Amino acid sequence: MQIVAVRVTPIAIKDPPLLNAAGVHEPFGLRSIIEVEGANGLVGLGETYGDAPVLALLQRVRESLVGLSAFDVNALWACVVTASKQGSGGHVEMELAPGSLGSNLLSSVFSAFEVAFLDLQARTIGIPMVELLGGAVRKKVPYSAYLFYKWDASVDPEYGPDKYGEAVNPQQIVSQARAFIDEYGFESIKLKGGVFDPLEEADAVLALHAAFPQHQLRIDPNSNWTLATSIAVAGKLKHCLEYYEDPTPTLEGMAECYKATGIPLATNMVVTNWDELRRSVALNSVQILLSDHHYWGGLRATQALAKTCQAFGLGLSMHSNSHLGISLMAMTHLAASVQHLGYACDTHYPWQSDEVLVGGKVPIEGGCVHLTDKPGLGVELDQGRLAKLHQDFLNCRIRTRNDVVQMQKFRPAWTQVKPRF
Ligand code: GKR
Ligand code: MG
Repeated sequence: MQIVAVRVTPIAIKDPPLLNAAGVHEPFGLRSIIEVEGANGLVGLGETYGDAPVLALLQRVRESLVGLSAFDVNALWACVVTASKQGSGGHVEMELAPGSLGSNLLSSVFSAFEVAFLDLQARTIGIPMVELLGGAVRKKVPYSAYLFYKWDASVDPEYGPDKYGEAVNPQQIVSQARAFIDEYGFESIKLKGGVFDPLEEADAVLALHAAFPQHQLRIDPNSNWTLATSIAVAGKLKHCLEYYEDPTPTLEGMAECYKATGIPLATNMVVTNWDELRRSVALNSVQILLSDHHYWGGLRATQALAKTCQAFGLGLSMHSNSHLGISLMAMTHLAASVQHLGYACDTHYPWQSDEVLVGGKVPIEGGCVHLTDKPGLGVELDQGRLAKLHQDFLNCRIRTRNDVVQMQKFRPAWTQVKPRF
């Protein structure tokens, strides 16, 4: 199936004032939407980061893909490598968005097109993506309620209104969890930490445990705690954590933390590529890997990663950055094809009010996204919505994510410190 056209469209999607270790989310997140059109008139879809360096390489690769077969992903890889040698658009060292890191740029750009190639393959054959990936080991994929400390949207008129309001203490975090669970039926809860005093954040997890005793709980301070702080918090939470995500920086620090606490550690920060995985296995730094096809090199590479984790006795879950429904469906088809996935996946999706899909947002019911028998990813692009969000991108001042600078709008003395507590 020959490719006749490839389109890469940057978009800006509304984002609330969510707090994290680096600072606060900007009022818009950036994404790139990929369309790969075959000679049969069918179009494969992909979605990835929209930061300037990623976008620059996506655009450069795009030009070289016309004329390739949609089944030739090796040729796609060669095009990505060639385009990357023609110059760099720089890189973003935003540790909280691993797909934007310079070290992961090639695999991130390859992944975005690989998903679209595979989607076009599956649509051409007339089968769901999960079948192309080897078949469904589950027909629905569980996701976790991804809670954030946050400000009320009124903090700055640039943020659009959101229905969740402020969450800066344990009671408000429990209310946020209740709203998520009532609306989506999640059975696991993750709290994004690294924002307030770590013992207060531990109190929020204890409050969640008291309010939702049957739910699996996780906390993720994005490496913002020293080893000593991580051990102290572990002492308070040991009995109620499903896993402990990136409490402290570095592979060595995580290995020490595991030795001291015995709580399974998960990461999307110290292991984001194959080299780090090798070193992590040698040090026993992490016990659960949070995979993410957006920067691990696509759907098939992530399947290989799952096998590798299985071989080394590591658990597997899934990481997320802010994203729309094309990414959600790629994550869902992938997760449905991977036997070894043992945990509810992360997703930021409920925080996003914008969408580019026909019919609007993908439903999450009973905490799960359900697969259908529709071909490919099973979703269609709404060109009107895409055009609107592209216009939002053109109107918006943001070109690379920077939660530190955004925080400085509110707290001028704020700096990036790691670990802060
Ligand atoms: O969006 O603030 C955020 C998150 O902290 C995100 O950047 C992280 O990559 O979700 C992520 C995580 O699990 O670390
Ligand atoms: Mg994380």
